[in-house]
Amino acid sequence: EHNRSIEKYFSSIGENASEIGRSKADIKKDFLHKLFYHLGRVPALTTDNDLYTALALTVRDRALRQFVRSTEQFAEKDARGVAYFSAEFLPGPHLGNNLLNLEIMEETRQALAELDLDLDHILEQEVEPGLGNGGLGRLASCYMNSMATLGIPAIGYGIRYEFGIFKQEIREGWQSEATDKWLHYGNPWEVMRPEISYEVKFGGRTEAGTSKEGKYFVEWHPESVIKGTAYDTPILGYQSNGIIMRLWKAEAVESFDFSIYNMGDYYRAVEKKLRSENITKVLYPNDENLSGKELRLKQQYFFVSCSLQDMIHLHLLQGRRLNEFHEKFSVQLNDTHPSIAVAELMRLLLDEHDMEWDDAWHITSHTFAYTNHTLLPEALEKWSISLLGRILPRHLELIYEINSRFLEELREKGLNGEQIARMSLIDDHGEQAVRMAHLATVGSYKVNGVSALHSRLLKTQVLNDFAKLWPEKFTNVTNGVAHRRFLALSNPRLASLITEKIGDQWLTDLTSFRELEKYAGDPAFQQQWRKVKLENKKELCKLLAERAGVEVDPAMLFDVQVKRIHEYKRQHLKVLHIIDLYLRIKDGKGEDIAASAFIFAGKAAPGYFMAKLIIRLITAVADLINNDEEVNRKLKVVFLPNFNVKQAQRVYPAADLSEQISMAGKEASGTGNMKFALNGALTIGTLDGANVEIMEEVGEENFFLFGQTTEEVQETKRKGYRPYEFYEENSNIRRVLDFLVSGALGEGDPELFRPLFNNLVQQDQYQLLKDFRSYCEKKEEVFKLWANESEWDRRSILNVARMGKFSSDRSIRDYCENIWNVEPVRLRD
Ligand code: CRA
Repeated sequence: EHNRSIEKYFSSIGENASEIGRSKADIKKDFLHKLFYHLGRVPALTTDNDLYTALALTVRDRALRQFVRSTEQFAEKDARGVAYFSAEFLPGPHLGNNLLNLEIMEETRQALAELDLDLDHILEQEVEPGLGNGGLGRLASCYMNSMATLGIPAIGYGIRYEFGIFKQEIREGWQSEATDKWLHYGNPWEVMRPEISYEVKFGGRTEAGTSKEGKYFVEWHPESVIKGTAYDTPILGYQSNGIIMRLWKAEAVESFDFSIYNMGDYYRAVEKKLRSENITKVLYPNDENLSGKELRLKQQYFFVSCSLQDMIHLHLLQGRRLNEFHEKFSVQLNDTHPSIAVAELMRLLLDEHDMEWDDAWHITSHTFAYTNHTLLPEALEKWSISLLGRILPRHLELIYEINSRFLEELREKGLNGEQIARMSLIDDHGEQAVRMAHLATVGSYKVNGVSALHSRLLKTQVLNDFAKLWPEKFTNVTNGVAHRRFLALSNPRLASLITEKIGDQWLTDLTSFRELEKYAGDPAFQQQWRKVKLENKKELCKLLAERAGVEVDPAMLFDVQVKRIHEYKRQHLKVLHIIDLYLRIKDGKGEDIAASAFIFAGKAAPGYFMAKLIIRLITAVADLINNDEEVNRKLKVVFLPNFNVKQAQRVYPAADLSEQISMAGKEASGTGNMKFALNGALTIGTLDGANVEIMEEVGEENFFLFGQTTEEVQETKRKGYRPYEFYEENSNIRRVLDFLVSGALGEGDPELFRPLFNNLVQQDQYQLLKDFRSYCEKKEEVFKLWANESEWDRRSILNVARMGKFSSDRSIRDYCENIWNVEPVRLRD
């Protein structure tokens, strides 16, 4: 039932610009309105957080307007929609990005200035939602911005963690973790939807039966039921469109737990309520390592079930039949974290909507598409049969059934027992477990990797059997980044320099950066370019002094590695090189070394000992070098604590050199590599992940390539890699490694870094020692080039000019064409 008057008003939003204006005067009026009537503040008691909240609410109104307008137009067009299922989103601060996308940054700045307020100071107040670990979550958020910009009818589904990724502090050189209370001061961006909620069942048992009509059915008698409630956050595209990120929060189902009225049970019920809410309490802080924890499985199932129920509800509400569900929706699975969705959609169709198996399977296997983000064995999710059977008994039955039909198909195709065992959804080695990547692959119509190299390795190694069976199922979509956030917003100096030269069409078409190429050799332009970088570096210096207590000279070469700390990413390779330089300077042989600031940032998973020890090593080397008068004019080392999106936005614009030095074959794509190059840093890197494509685009001559290729890495391993030989035969390596255990670092305890030393000389799984010489040689080249300012700048300009491919707009177009079969909707404003 429609309320005609409301409808009329609705369609006037937009036509009638005065409803929600963009002028300085409108923004000022609305801001004051929010401050006084929404927050109830008298001027004398207004805090910074009040100012931030009032401005956020002012902007949210405008964002919601865009969302409402877009939704109406999507509905008119009856377009196929995309649901992006992701256990993680890392949106970063919303306020600045929304001002940029609404194109009201300047108006807002002036409106506030008239009130003697400073926009930058207010922007600083925002606490970002850290609902992700790193690359994967940030990628999901870049894609949200691009989907909105391109007019894709899309929704992002995820989890509203009460505590996001932990806050990293450095205490006595070690990482320590504090809880992230991002909701502490409220969250002005979200809209709670108490009426959009679904029940999710857990545990218990199933019971099969036959209906009066003779139909076989299964009933699930759960042990507990939990309610999921939707919280919507508008995500804007550039210049008008809005989509939402719908995050689910877990709550108790009152009717279920509170039906018993006697006292004892009342308290039991309260306890149950608390337990229910636990599901969305906290994000698991593991990047590429599975925790195997029961609560994690519950989180995954919880958000997937709410999301699918929501989609079915919307679908039916629009008067459509379930048979055409897959024609109206494509669901992208962001890694295997949401892959239980395959079994859940089957369950909903079979058990709740009375569908037959073949129809249900047809719909399911034409709805999902799966993106794999890692080849690391320790990150490939598996759930033990006993855990899965206990938490999701019905799903385990369905997985068995899917598997038995799938294996039967393989037998009919003539595959042998060994092949069949390898492809089975069930892993029989040791404790029986479900291989979630196999479930996702079998249950999806497309599977993709995230860079050309990664997709190739996926097809030839990890999912080789599947790729041979269904070659047309496999495809690649190289990752991309939201260049509006990571350039236009975070590097305004460079953005306006570029716009002055080539106009601003790059905001919606990054390939137009090509036009910069012709200025690469222009000395005047180079000088402006250099000046921008220097100003950005000065700003970063302030942050480094404030947060890390280290004074850095902005004229130094800023050599930066920021990303999660992981052995495969080889932050310690960079550290070994720094120690080598230090020792050379101590020997009086450092003339050729460029004055460099080595900057690191990144979190280590709290249970990952080696990663934490690497942080300790960085802080120990920093202490040694920064306090040594003989070296500290030449070298500085900084560990910037608590790397997050907000910090990232200040780091990329100030980098001269980007370190992308993972062992080849291990980094699926990387996205930091793109953000650095987009901001004019040159890259030193291996042929890994998207580095390969970056080098292809910018030209080999503008990229510092080193190290073994994936094939060489595998060959080294096959031949029996003995890192000890490098230690014995290469005196440089020996000197550096011995230094680790000499007592010169840390609190003078030679044993502190023994585990790292032992690991490197005994196993060295990531072949640091093998690549060390090649890395050092490349660094010599870096230093040489640094001395030639104009040549450095020329290459920096060329790097930026050739980054067009790496906008997430391009990635989303690829998804639309190769996977979703979705047409962008041209939206009117
Ligand atoms: N850790 C990969 O390692 C990749 C991102 C996004 C990762 C990165 O190389 O850029 O995904 N993998 O595709 C991952 O999370 C579960 O696997 C990452 O962020």
